[in-house]
Amino acid sequence: MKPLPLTFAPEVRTALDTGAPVVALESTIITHGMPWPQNYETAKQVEAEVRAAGATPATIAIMGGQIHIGLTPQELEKLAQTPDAMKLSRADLAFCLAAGKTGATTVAATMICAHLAGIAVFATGGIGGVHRGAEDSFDISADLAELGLTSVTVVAAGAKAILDLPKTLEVLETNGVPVIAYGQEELPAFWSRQSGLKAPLRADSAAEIAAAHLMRAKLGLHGGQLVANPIPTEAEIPREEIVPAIEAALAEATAQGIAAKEVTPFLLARIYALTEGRSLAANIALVLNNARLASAIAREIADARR
Ligand code: PSU
Repeated sequence: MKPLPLTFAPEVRTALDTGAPVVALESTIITHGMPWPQNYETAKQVEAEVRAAGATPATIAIMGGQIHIGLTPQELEKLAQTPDAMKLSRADLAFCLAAGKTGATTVAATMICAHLAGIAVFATGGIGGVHRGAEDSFDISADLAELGLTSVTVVAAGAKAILDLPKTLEVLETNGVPVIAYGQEELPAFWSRQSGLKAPLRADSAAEIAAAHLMRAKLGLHGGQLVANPIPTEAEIPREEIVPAIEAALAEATAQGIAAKEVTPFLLARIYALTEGRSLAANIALVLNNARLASAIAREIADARR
């Protein structure tokens, strides 16, 4: 067997070899989720936040036929200026690697790569889910199936509010994914703390989430946990403000026939314009908040394994 096409940043290799906490970070949020230069600034800030919280960041992307587990500042900057990088999920990860193309990893692909690298915890903004109108379009993000398959704990601010959240919860339940709201009963809805839906599970500490992660491994249960961490109060956009922007963006997407992989980036960009940049400020705040919680969970898991 040839070795896996994994290239580790030196600090990530050292952390993994010594059992120190590592947090995986995705790259689609950089190439397709935010505009330049905020995407690059945010990616650097998220890494700094993980370091400040006592863990090592590992931003994951595909370049030159290798899965990069941790990027140099130069690689990160280059990727942030490659908006036409492939947006990779389980379906196209191997194709991109084999072809030597540049690819950004979604939640699904980042989970696969993190697991191959031996990283247990991953922080992102919001996972993909069941799109509105999925009963006709069948548009359901591969993130949901991946959460049912790959044993990584994913910290997100819930699923993006552009989605059909009740159906997203149903599919997660079908796939056996624990959905754990952090510090509240309600499922958070990305830009807002409230969704009007009760989350299936609740945890009030990183230690509880780490213990559940380790218990799943003990039981031999494959698949991840979804931690739904509400956006900080001072950064949230209340539902009555964000909902009209979401509705308008969805109507434009339908009118323009936007489909498949283009839907999420299109909606995020339109909501950014419609909220005059407030949605991006909220998105940045929630990713940083998720990086902090993910680092605390990674530290608890590392301590328990020592
Ligand atoms: N979180 C963000 N912004 C993003 C994403 C997450 O704050 O753009 C990305 C993730 O990579 C996620 C993807 O996997 O959006 C969902 O895309 P889709 O709906 O096409 O599956």
